[in-house]
Amino acid sequence: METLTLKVEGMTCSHCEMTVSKALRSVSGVKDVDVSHEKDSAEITAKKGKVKLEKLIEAVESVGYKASS
Ligand SMILES: [Cu+2]
Repeated sequence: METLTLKVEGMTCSHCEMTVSKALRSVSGVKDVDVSHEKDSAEITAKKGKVKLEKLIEAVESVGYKASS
């Protein structure tokens, strides 16, 4: 396992966190996510070497938020 961290901009409440969590969990290889709108962050636990940051960023952006590594 490895932990990846993204900065996520645009979240304002727990509903946003859920939307982002769901999008990240749908990425193949992702095991767990911890999203905080207060910290503008997403911590992703994934199978080591299986998940590309670009895929995670794409997933966040597909639901309307801005992500960067
Ligand atoms: Cu919200």
